Amino acid sequence: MIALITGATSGIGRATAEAFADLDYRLILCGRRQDRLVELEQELGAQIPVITLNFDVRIRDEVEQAIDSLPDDWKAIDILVNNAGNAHGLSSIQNGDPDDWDQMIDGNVQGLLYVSKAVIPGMVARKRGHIVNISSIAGKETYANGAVYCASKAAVEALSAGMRLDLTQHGIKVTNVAPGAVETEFSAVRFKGDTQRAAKVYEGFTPLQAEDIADAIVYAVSAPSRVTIADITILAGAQAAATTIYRK
Ligand code: NDP
Ligand code: 8X3
Repeated sequence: MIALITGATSGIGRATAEAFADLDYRLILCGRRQDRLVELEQELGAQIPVITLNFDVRIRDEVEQAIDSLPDDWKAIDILVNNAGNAHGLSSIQNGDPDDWDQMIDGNVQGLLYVSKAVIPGMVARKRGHIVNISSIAGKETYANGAVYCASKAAVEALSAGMRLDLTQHGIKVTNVAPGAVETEFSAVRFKGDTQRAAKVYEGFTPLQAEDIADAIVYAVSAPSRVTIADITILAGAQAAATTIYRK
């Protein structure tokens, strides 16, 4: 099996790469931080064949060129994990920064589309494939100060459903994964490097770990061919809804 994971340099994407390596998948690992890609290639490359691709999912030409550059024996991608994405800022709509909005809409929505567009035609031709889109509980519920991030993830929910409608007839499965609060670099990115503020997000309860989401992805992609895992929502043990978290 060949799997391509976007956002493999950190958090959920990295944990998924490690879990897939344990399944002996060949891995195409993507991200922008070259030092992390090199590290991944060294670590996981000792276990399974790894290729890394450095591109920004928001830039269509970069996406197309990177995926086009794959050697022929790596082009038959079986699994695409559309994971790259982030929140930028936590602001009311009236105080929101349009640069943050651009990053979220371009990264979480356009980026997912560009990567999918580069991979899906091959899957259709081969009549097989599995696409895993990483959405969020924020795609199912909108919370105050999160309108644009929530909208970007609501778009992922719609794209997962739409892709499944269009692609099932071509032998391609689509799984939507909607995590709750996962302790990764997510909040540090959202708060622009303010790690103290980021740490507060996970105070007083035990948040999900990236490995928990990777486990669910492995479950979805390992299911027998007669089974499509369409949608998985995973909340932290102390979490009842996006912003309802019981803290000690
Ligand atoms: P991290 O910040 O740890 O990881 C984000 C990853 O996305 C990094 O590998 C980053 O790589 C990559 N990325 C971000 N923007 C771009 C871009 N423009 N081009 C290419 N790669 C990009 O966060 P998580 O692991 O938590 O996030 C992964 C996904 O999970 C995201 O889609 C997020 O929205 C979603 N999610 C996270 C939750 C959480 O609580 N943590 C909950 C629900 C969903 P690099 O910087 O090297 O490019
Ligand atoms: C990340 C989870 O609740 O911070 O998607 O939006 S949340």
